[in-house]
Amino acid sequence: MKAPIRVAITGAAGQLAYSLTFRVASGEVFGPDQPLHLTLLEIPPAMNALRGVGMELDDCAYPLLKSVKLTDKAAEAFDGISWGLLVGSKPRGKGMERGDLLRDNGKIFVEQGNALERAAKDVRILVVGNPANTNCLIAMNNAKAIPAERFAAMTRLDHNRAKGQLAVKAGVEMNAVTNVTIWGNHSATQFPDFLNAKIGGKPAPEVIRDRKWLENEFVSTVQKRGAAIIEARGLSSAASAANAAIDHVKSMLVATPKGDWFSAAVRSDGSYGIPMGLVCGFPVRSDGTTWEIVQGVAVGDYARQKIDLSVKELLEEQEITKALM
Ligand code: NAX
Repeated sequence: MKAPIRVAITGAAGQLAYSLTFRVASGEVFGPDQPLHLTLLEIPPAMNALRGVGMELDDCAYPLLKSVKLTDKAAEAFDGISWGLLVGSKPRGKGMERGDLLRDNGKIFVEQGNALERAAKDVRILVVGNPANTNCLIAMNNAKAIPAERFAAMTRLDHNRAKGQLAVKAGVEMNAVTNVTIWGNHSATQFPDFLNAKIGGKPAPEVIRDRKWLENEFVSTVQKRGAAIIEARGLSSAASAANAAIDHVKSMLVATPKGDWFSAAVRSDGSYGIPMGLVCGFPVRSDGTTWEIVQGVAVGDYARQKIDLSVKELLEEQEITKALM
């Protein structure tokens, strides 16, 4: 057995965490030989609901789960953690402007960035709570003592959605689809890149010879999948989002298969002409410890236009929240 690690999940009384927390506690994410201490962060009005989650965790009798701490204080939640899964955020209220949503959530991530910087040096962060890219940017800029490469925002759900759509259309197994990238923002402006995706090792457009479907239906289905699920279920896509968060962590912790990559929103180093410092969706590879943005992925005029549109939105979000960084 390894020494226990500490993992924090925020928004822990929410829907997404209701799926994520139990899978993390079971050992599915960090491995069957990795004990863990779990800290669950919520806001005061949700602490009672969080106590219910705590009771259910006890009732699972997970052998790897050494302790569970429930708290409404970020500094306590992040004390000595190796991983922070930042799921909690404020949803868009009725009639709320996008700018207000960005600023209100931004304040949460200023506080959490500061708390992370004080409480946890050797930490890796995944921001899931929306607007995820900009929340991540704000947390990162308020935790300068933590290397920026320790932060990422989640585009993995979009990645998995794109993979699923391509596999179903081509009539192949999920694993036959590789090299999917979600460029840009985790929003309806994202570009799910079908041009560089491969199906059975061949470029996706050579297997799915319906360019109209790829450019229109595929792109828009992936971009608007979250809304379609809310429309159908009356609730957001919590289970698949939790699953994607788990995929993200696992992909960061193991070496990426040769020739493939995965999608994550990470700090731009200027690659592909994306302004330095923005948290943007890129193709990423991991060696199990560190990650890199995959270089040399073809970006033609069509993709460029789509990526630029999403980057423009990210720059607008950065501008709206610049007082918080
Ligand atoms: P819920 O509204 O069910 O849960 C959010 C929880 O966060 C609530 O319990 C709330 O009390 C808590 N919270 C709010 N402020 C907090 C703070 N300062 N500290 C700690 N907790 C706080 O939403 P849920 O369906 O669980 O979704 C969680 C977040 O994930 C949302 O922002 C949602 O938009 C986002 N998503 C992001 C996805 C991605 O791919 N990046 C996909 C799925 C998901 O929609």
